[in-house]
Amino acid sequence: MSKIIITCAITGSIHTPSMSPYLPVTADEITAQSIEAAEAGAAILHLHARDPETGKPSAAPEHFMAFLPRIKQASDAVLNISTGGSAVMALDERLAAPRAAEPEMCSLNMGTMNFALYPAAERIKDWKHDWEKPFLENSDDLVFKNTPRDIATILRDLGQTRGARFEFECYDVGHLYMLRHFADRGLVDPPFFIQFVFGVLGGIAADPDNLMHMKRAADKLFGGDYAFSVLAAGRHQIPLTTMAAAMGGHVRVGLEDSLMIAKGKLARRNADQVAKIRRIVEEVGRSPASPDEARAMLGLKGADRTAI
Ligand code: KMH
Ligand code: ZN
Repeated sequence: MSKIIITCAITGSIHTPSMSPYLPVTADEITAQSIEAAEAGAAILHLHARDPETGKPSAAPEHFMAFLPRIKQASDAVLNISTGGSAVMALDERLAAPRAAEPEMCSLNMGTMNFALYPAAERIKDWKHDWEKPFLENSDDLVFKNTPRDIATILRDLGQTRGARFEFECYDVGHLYMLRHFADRGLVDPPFFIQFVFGVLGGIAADPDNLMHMKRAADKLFGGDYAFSVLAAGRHQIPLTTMAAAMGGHVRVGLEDSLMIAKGKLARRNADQVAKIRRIVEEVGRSPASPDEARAMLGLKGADRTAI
């Protein structure tokens, strides 16, 4: 089977500092954990930023630029910047850093949805920062806005104008049809790199039947024009990515999506999750793609054509 692309999502905007002392927050922590993850076998690094003082998700270009050049200088991994930011951010805020950095790859969320984080709040006893509890609890009335107009803006601003290609985040079958719609409009070119996202409360649940369902729908809609990757939240991360690897797909791990390395055990580093999934995928006969192999498979523009 083809080489397998391992993506590592270093810090994200879902988890908060009180959930794990190992969640990268500062530019130093994000830089160090990104380099380690690439050395462990991640070909793509999916990156969000945080306020270094409070750990709060940040869209500020200066927070991204405090680590992007350092990672680029120390690793040839593909830098994939989030356009999702955090569901509480307006679109222009979410796009400020990717517009400035002009990365090879960005995430692109294929539909407006609920993004319910509040169940996590019940499990936290001591809060490090006063923003965390309301951030999580207010997600019961939070809409993660990704209208067709928002999607078209991102495709034009970052894709057509700045040469980025996309990790299309599909949280349900309907999002696959939305991607098909944009392909029919000529706003996206194959090969499509589709991230099947499982286990977010508001998207499709993480179970093998749903992975087969997403795969069947994607096969019908995109035929040979796509490659799928799988990310699954929390305890579902390793089982679903293992299944994806056995199916010929690609995988995404990282503390953005799960804080654990095993049942009841916090991951101390992103690289530990990368090393774990790498051992598993090699056992099922796959070998990790290098960053340049990932670039060739996905048609990326090259690290020398970014503004990082
Ligand atoms: N946090 C993941 C479930 C993005 O950054 O644009 C999806 C994600 C979205 O990574
Ligand atoms: Zn993300």
